[in-house]
Amino acid sequence: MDRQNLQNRIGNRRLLFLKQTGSTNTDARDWVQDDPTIESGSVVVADDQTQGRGRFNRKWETQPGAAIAMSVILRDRGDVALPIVAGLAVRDAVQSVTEQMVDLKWPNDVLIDEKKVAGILVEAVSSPSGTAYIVGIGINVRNQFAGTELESTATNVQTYANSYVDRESLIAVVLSALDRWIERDDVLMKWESALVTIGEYVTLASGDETIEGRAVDVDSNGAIGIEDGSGEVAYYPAGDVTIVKKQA
Ligand code: BT5
Repeated sequence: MDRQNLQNRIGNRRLLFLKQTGSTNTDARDWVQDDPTIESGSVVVADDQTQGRGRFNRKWETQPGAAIAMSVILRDRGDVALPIVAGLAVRDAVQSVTEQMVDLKWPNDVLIDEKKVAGILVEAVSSPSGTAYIVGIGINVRNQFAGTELESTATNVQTYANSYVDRESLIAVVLSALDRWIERDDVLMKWESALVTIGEYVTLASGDETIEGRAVDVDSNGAIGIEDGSGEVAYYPAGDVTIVKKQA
């Protein structure tokens, strides 16, 4: 990836471009703490990320030159849930390069053909100028998973694209999709209807608990509502959902 080419694509937005780094979310956090005046929308991009982080301290795997690892610094608007905005924006951006349906699985896994192509990790950072949010986005562009433990659950965008997926262009599309979604006031409704999870029988692993039931809706904070057969719906703010395949 070329820094100047990327800068040209994303206009005059502030960019911290790194050939190689541990985690762009960590770099973005350090950037905010070192320079509290940093504008909302500034972005860290790495050509190679070696210590990518997922939710709950899990690892996010990337291969040099094959993936997008980016972290966008956003100031809170108070009324929009950034993980929700980010999910919709990344879904739209990936959809722009493929005719294959791109899905969102609660909370914000981006899937093609039931396999994960992108993941999102939003973290809050307090700085002297108020709370900033780091929206970390990892997209598998040409990563190969054959022979790895992710083989059956992960895929890449290039496999489903009609033409060569240029990482710099896709980053620019993600950024403009984020700008667009953050201005909208119907994100919760759009997100709920985009989630393939709703209406399905699921198991939810949340902390030490495993809950089984039908995912019925999300509440205004994005927590998932699961009806476990008793008629009661309980809401869970975080966890991992697996859709249970119904027997034919
Ligand atoms: C996520 O976590 O999906 C959030 C991933 C966020 C990564 C970005 S890259 C830029 C920024 N800098 C960072 O350090 N992080 C962000 P989670 O839902 O917890 O999913 C993690 C799980 O997905 C792992 O435990 C693996 O099972 C699986 N996984 C790891 N790497 C993957 C990949 N490249 N593609 C698909 N699945 C993967």
